[in-house]
Parts: sequence; C-alpha cells; structure tokens
Amino acid sequence: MSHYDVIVIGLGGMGSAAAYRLARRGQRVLGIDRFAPVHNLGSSHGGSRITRQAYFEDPAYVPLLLRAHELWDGVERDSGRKVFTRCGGIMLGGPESRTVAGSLASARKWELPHELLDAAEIRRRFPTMNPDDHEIALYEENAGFVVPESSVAAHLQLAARAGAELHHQEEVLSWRETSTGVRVGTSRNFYTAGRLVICPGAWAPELLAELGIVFTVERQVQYWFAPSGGAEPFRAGRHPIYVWEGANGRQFYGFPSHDDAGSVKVAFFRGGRTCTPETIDRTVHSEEVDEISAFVRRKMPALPGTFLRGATCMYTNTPDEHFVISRHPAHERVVVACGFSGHGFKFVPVVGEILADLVVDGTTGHPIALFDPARFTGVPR
Ligand code: PYC
Repeated sequence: MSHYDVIVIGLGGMGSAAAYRLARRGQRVLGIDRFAPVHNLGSSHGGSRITRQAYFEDPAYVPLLLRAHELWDGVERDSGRKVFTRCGGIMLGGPESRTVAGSLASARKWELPHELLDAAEIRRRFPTMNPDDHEIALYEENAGFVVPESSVAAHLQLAARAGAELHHQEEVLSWRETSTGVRVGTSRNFYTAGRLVICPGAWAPELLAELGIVFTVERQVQYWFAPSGGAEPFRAGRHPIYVWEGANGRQFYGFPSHDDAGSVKVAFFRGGRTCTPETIDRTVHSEEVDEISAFVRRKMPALPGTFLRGATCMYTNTPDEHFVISRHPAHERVVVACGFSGHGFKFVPVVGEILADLVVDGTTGHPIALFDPARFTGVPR
C-alpha cells in the first residue's frame, strides 16, 4: 500500500489548488478524482466565473479576495496559462438592494477603489445595459472573470510539476482515520497518509455526511446567446461582468464576450431545482431558455438575440450560503472545504493556500471564522 504525507480527495477547482499548494510546501501529495480532467460533470466548468472584491455577501470575504487576486497572477505567471481577465464589473439594482448596498458596505469598509453610477451613467458607459431610472450600480475596475477549466488545468500542471501524484478516473469509495493517519479506499486501491483533505464539490452530502450539515445541491443552467447587432459592444473592455438584482430580489449575472464565436453568457443566480450529481437533468429545456430570454430582454435590449447553447452545473449550498473550510470537527487529521454555494470559484487559489496552512501548520493566518462548521452543528473544532 502506498503512503503519502497528504491525500487530496477531489481535484476540481479547490482540490487542484490544494494539491498544488501542498506539493509546493514540500508535502508528498496524492490527489484523486473520479473523472478525467478537465470535465463538465461537477462545478468547475462553463468557461467563466465572476471575480470581484466589493463583496455583497459579507465584508469578511474581502481580505481573502485581495489575496486571491494576487495568487491568480502568480498562477498565470507560473503556469503560462491565461486564467484571469480584469475587465471591470458592476453590481446593479435598487439603492437598497443587497447587491448594491452590500457591495458598497464592503467597498467602504476595506477602502476598495469603486464608483457609484446612476442609471444615466450606466447607460452612457455600458450601452448594452438599460437599467430602470431608479437603479444604480457599484463599479469596480478590479473585477473580472476567471476561466474555471484553465484554473483546474493550471493548478494540476503546477501540482504535478511540484511533485504531486495525480490519479484521475479513480473513485473514492471510503475514507477513515486510523490511529496513525488516514486510510482511503478507491475503485483501484487502498492508500494511507498522515493527513487528508476533502474537497468533494457536489459529492459533499455523500462524502461528508458525518459533518451533519444540510447541504442542498442545486441544478444551475448557463446560457450563451449571440446578441442581435453582433458581439462587439459586449467584448471585454467595453462590457463588464455584472450581477443585477431585480425588484423581487432575483439576481441574474453575466460576462463579456470572450470567445471567437462572439457568444455572451448569462445565467440566473440561484433558484434552480434540487438535484444530486447522479440525478441532475443535464438537458436545457426550451421553457428555461424562454424564461431567461424574457428576463434579460428587459434589461439588455440586444439580448437574447439567438440562443446558441446551454449547459448545466451544480451549486452545493450550505444553509446560510457561506462556505465550510475547517479542520474536520470529529477527525483531527482531516481538513474539509465544501459548500461553496455558487460563489466560491473566485477564491480557488486562496482556498488552496488555506488548506495547505491547515494541513502543514494546523492553523492559518487567513480569516476563516465565518466558515466554521460549528455554526450549524454547535460542535467546536
Ligand atoms: O461568484 O460572484 C459570483 C457569482 C455571481 C453570480 C453567480 N456567481
């Protein structure tokens, strides 16, 4: 049986970053994933994920985002792959909306560069957008998007270069803590290690049932359209990433066009059906295309234009939509990162750094109190 310092279960966004950061810190790492890289069966695909810093969800995320942006630059430099495009971003809605008011609170608390735009200024700067007169936006130039597939590929490449052993198409069937370490059983073999990192994505309910957290896995649909009038006004540089909150609190979001086909991606943020990785309906239905088309048409008159394609993906939501990043409350040799609730990808490199800290040092200097699983279970770490 092969022995390692650390085994990382799951090599999607978070696990690939953990494998890299651990190997870089001199650990003998085995990473295991049930699929071949880079796949579209989990939550690390779709060509783009928003990144931003004036975080409406909670100002506690901001220091992590500042560090993540530094680390994205390093990952690009070291891997030679383009991962992060800083194209600016706007958070739109009524002045009291969570999207606008929450972003402004974070920007003010952390003195982040930002501007407040009224509806006329939004229309002037971004002619693709047609807000209602009462709507405003917080603009931040440091926002943009990361390409999840490139992130996974870059982190796996860097992990392998730093000495990690990476096993793909190998399913983890069991794990347990022993008196001296951990033992992991897979579809191919048994392995032992001193420590275990579990980054299960949508498989959290199955692999981390013992945490006692009610995870809800949610089906999400991403849509790509060819705008009427062409993609030029939607290109990065002219068009920002955005999250737009409607009067009923429903948010939709989107990206500039960044492919040769001139496609523009939009999606609703949340509101999808509950699923599991096994039961998810991967067909995108015409009623769904009609629903998002009607929604975006009101706000962005050149959309929907022509529907090109749709793809499904999964969010793994915690009850409060904040992450879980922690040492396992019941197993001192195990560290977990899960429940990213549809807004985690932008944190990938800093989550990798935190997981490596927790394994190697037993603690981290990053502020992660918000992500303690004890908030749900009352069981302290
Ligand atoms: O991660 O910022 C985000 C996001 C917004 C909408 C969906 N994801």
